[in-house]
Amino acid sequence: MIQEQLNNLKEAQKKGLAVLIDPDKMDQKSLQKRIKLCNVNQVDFIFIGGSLVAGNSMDDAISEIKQLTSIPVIIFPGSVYQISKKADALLFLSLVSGRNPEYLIGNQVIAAPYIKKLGIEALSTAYMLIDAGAMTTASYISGSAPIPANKPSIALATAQASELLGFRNVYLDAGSGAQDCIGQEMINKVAREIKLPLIVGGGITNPEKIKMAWEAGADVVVVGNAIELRPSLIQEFSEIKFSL
Ligand code: 1GP
Repeated sequence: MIQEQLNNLKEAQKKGLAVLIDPDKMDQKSLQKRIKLCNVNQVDFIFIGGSLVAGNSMDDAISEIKQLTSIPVIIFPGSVYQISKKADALLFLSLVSGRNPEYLIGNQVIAAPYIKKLGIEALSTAYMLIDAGAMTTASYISGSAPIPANKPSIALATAQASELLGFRNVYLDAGSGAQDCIGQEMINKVAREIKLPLIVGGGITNPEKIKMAWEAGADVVVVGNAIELRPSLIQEFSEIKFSL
């Protein structure tokens, strides 16, 4: 079970690296190259998703990835259309930083019977968008305001509420392609107080940023755009991971 892997990672104080693949942004050759690098560098998880991915390209991309690797593939869904039984698990997200009921519980009600029917492992995850300057796709599509970057106490209170409500993971996301990643103070404040696996992503573009996120207490760091642009970063990031 993937949840167990996440819990074990946290308990062992190991650092996890997740590479995010947006199937719409990648041709077959680029996908193969990146998956090969993930294998060689012992990437922990492959996340797959995007705000605007159509159903079929998701299924096809997961089949393709599963042929190339045994790294767990986890769907990071941008919508209820991004569910596939071919994945190992799915982040079952509730956008707890927002106040849009459709993204807090509405879409989950629509998706739950289908997820149950397919028998996919659903990873109950409190998902928080953190402001990173410019408006992100996730914020725009969900019609929800992110938590201000300079308010770590709001992030902490939201994470605490999520823990009390029974969520199993917390995901702090500055949004895909964010100019600034989440700051050290916010990650650290949440990591210190929360016992759940902490996933952090958005705007991680260089070795300094990923090191900061892990050292601040992130259990899993998710990288998408930077690896799309510079696949060699997979090796650089892995080396840092194993050095911590
Ligand atoms: C976004 O956390 C992910 O939801 C990854 O963001 O593409 O900026 O790495 P990037």
